Amino acid sequence: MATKQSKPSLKPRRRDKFAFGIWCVMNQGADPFGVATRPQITGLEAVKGLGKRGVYGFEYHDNDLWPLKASAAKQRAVVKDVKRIMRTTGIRCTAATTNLFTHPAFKDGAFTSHDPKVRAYAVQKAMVNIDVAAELGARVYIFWGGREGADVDIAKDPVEALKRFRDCINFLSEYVLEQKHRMVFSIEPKPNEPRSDTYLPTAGHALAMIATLDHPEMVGVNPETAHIKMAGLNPLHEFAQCLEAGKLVDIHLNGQKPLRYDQDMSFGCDNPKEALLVVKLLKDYAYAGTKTFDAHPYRTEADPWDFVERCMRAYKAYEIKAEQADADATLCRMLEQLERTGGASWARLLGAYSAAGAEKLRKAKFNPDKLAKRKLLYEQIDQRLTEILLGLV
Ligand code: GCO
Ligand code: MN
Repeated sequence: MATKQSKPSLKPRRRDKFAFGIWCVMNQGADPFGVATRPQITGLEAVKGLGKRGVYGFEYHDNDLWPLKASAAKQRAVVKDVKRIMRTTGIRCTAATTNLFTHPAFKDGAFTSHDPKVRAYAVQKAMVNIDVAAELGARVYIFWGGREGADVDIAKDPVEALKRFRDCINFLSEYVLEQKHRMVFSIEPKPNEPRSDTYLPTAGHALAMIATLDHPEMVGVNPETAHIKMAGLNPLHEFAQCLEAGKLVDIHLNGQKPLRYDQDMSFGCDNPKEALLVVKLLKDYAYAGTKTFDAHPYRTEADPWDFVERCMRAYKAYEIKAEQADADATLCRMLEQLERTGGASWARLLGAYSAAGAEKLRKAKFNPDKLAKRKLLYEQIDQRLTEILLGLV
């Protein structure tokens, strides 16, 4: 019997491990030039709305769920409600973070503020929410630099600022270990906005900082597509470097035109090839964390739900295209040809240093003109991928 080929499904499954920051669906569309265009959704409604749409997980800031000055009793009541929604919809709390940027107390930074009292308040605020996050089952706790930066460089010593940031992360690491929470930290780099310059602007900066911490083993990175492109860098390369370092603990996916203000558009809306390659990287290297969308619906949307569906559909669509690229015989043949050079013994020699190997290499005769003659199929490869993406093959 002939089997009908079924159309691949773009419906999200729990096993896709899609998550959203609840602040994304709570976003009302206000920008520096205009007021809100959508009604306010509470944190609880956001968790519920995501859960009902089959989303695997949510991330939250403390003050997305309870107001800054909420009493302990109010906070407990909210946490109880969140847990009830998690039970009834099946959604998980996959990551949490602290709002250290909205209140004017943090106008000159939190962990990097000049004022030790502000730094202490910021660490206390993180400690309180870390306990809640652990209770909700979050395995990742994010530190996004928010206002950790400077506008007037002569007025803030960047060396001192980095030391202050390190002290706070070290303090909180010890706290998590002492509480026996099963949780890792994640630094989220961003080059600027809302400050003119943010400390730890890229994944590389974050990785370098992590290596200097007291507990580097419990700190990773969550790179964000938009933040990377604001710095004019390549999301594929930034994600890959975190992954290769064993430090990719979470990811923030969205869309962004390079070198502009933080646009936070939906994932994959801006550069399909780039989105495909990010999705392919995560698939090829079996990235096991959540795929979190940190973006906003367009200001013209009346509610956030089409945006939510769209982000997940987009990811699935790129996944299908990545699979098609993997299975495309023409593309595979050309890619293999790039690797087929007959130089396997040199690859082995370079893979592990030995004195004999170094001696052999020193004496070897290479013909650079001959090496330069090799035909590389990059135009053809790139065009083939374009045609796969456009559905022409
Ligand atoms: C931004 C950031 C934030 C963070 C969030 C959790 O540029 O606004 O991406 O949305 O991701 O504070 O870390
Ligand atoms: Mn983010």
